Amino acid sequence: MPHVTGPVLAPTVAAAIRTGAPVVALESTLLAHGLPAPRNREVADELESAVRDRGAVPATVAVLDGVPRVGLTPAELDRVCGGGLVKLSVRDLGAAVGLRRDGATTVAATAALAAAAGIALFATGGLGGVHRGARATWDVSADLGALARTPVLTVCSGVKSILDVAATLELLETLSVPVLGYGTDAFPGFYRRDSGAGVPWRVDDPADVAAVWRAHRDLGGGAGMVLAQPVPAADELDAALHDRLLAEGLGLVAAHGIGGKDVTPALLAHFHDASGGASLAANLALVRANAELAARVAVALAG
Ligand code: PSU
Ligand code: MN
Repeated sequence: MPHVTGPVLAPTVAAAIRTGAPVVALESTLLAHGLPAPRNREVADELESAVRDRGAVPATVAVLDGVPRVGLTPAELDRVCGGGLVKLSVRDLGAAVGLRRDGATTVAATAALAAAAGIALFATGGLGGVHRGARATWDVSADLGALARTPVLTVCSGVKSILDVAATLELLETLSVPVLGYGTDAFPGFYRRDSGAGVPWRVDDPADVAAVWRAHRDLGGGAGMVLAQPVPAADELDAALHDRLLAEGLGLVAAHGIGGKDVTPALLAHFHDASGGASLAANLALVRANAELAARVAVALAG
C-alpha cells in the first residue's frame, strides 16, 4: 500500500472534528516570522485562548521534525516561537516532510493542512497578495492561488498596504475567491481600517457568514472564501506614521535587494522596529479579534 503523508491531529482537535464540534485553525508564520520573540509565544497562547473563550477548539498548524501537525502542545508552540524555523508555503511542505525539517506555515500552507484535516475555519492577521512592482518582479503570494483551490474560510484583516491592494483584489476576483467585509463596506488595510478599496459583499453577523459559507461550499467550485474584519478602531495605526513606515520599509527592501519569501518578514520587522510598539499593538489586536470572529463563525456553522 502506498504511504500517505497526512497531517497529524492533536487529540483535542481530532475529537472535535469527529464529533462535529467547532474548530479554528491558526497560522504559525505570523508567530515565527511576523512577530518579535519572546512576545510571539504569549500571542500564541492568547490566540488559542481567544478561540476557546468563544467556544471552539484551536488548532495551530506547523511542521515539526518533518511531521505536519494540526494542533500543537505548549512545548511545540515553544519551538515554533523560539526562532530558526523555515517559512513554509504549500510548495515547501513536501520538502519539509521528506527532509524531516521544522517549519512555520503561511496562510497558503496552513489552509492546505487545515483542509486536509477537515477544518473549514482559519484565522490569521493579513493575507499575502500582489506586491507593489509585481509587474517587474512577479512577486505574487502563493496565498492567492491556495485560496482559490482550498475550501477554507479565512478570517483576516485584509492585506497590508505593503502590497498592491487593488491588484490583490483583482486577482482574488479572477480566481473566484469571494471577499466579505465584516461590519464594513471597505476592504481593510491591516494596520488601517480602510485600504481605500471596497468589498463586494458586506456581512454583519456570524450566522450570515455561516449561511454564505455553506452556500459557497456547494456552489463555489471548491474555492476558499475571505472574511475581512478591520482592526479595532482603538488600535488602528496613525495614518501619517503608517505612511512613513511604509515608505521606509519599501526603501529598505529595495536597498538591501531583499527578494522572494524574505520580503514580507523584512517589511513586517521594519514596522515593528520603527513604530515604537504601535504596529505591534495593532497587529495583536486585529489577530485576536480575527481568532474570536472565526470561533463565532465556527460555532454558528456547527449549530
Ligand atoms: N501578512 C501579514 N502578516 C504576516 C504575513 C502576511 O500582514 O505574517 C505572512 C503570512 O503567513 C502569509 C505570508 O501567508 O506572510 C505571505 O508571505 P509571502 O508574501 O512571501 O507569500
Ligand atoms: Mn512573495
